[in-house]
Amino acid sequence: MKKVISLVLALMLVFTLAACGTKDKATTTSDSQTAADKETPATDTKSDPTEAPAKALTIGVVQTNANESDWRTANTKSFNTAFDEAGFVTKMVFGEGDHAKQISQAQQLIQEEVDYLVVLGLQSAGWEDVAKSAKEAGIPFIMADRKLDLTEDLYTAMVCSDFESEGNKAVDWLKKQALPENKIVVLGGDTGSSAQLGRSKAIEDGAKANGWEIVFNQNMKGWDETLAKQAVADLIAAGTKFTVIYAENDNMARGACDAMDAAGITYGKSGDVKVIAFDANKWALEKVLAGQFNLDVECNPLHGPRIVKLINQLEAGETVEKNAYVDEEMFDTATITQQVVDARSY
Ligand code: GZL
Repeated sequence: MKKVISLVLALMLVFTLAACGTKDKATTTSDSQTAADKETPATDTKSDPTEAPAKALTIGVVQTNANESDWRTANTKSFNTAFDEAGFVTKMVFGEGDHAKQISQAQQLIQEEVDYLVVLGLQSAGWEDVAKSAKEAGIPFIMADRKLDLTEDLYTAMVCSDFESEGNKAVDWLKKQALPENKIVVLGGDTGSSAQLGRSKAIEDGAKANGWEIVFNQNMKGWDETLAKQAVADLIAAGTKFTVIYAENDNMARGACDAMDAAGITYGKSGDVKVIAFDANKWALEKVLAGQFNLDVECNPLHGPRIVKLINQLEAGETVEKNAYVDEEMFDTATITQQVVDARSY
């Protein structure tokens, strides 16, 4: 009898140990779940009913300069506000006029494994290696504001302005003014940025096609208002005659007007010199309304919500538009109203 009891006890011990071993294997198997499996939570009755919140997306933003222009200030604010509202973590870096610095900043963000890389290039050229690094790291590369010289296989999407089209709007407007003579001062933006390249190409081609004279054509480092003011003051001091200011952003147009004020030169709606500006900041549209700027071509900086929508579409696995150009208009002192100015958000 004792032998029978010992045998039964031994068998019970063996089965108990076997059951423990099976459980351990089950745990090991669960540890080696595939990613897909992990998405379907285990039906373990002991699991915490409050799911851990999904990890917030981290967005790397390679911005040009912090205080480049009022446009840039509005642009940076648009990203920060929209990304905060979307629950994204923003890692924004500023090249501060240094293209090589932007490149190394972008590579650093890739090393930090951001979920998305949004690039606003100081220069259009020289982004291939960054784009290739991002692709190898599986990080979507999004161009914002300024199109970069990249083949379509090297970026995920683009949300930019068409700067040559902006410039062509100004050329068409100037043609319609039918001025007795067009002696044009071109105050260009940062050399090599797509904004400067596009706007300058438009006026240079337009002058050639219409027989207009460009009496000055220089790019102001950093789109700087003071540099623009000094350039126009020097032209006036040298006795250079001009009838049009073509300033590639509002800040430089204001600098040119300050120089003309100092020299007693009239400009704007009833002045001797016509003033063309780009960006359409609200304060600049007040100047259009007041007849100080003749024309302001919009360049919309509110890219934040556009990029949030794009990222959410990509996260949802949706197909997105590869090359999206921002719709933009222009404002003429002959037609603008206070209502139009009041409705502007930047
Ligand atoms: C245009 C943007 C330009 C603005 C300037 O999209 O890149 O840079 O026109 C800004 O005001 O500094």
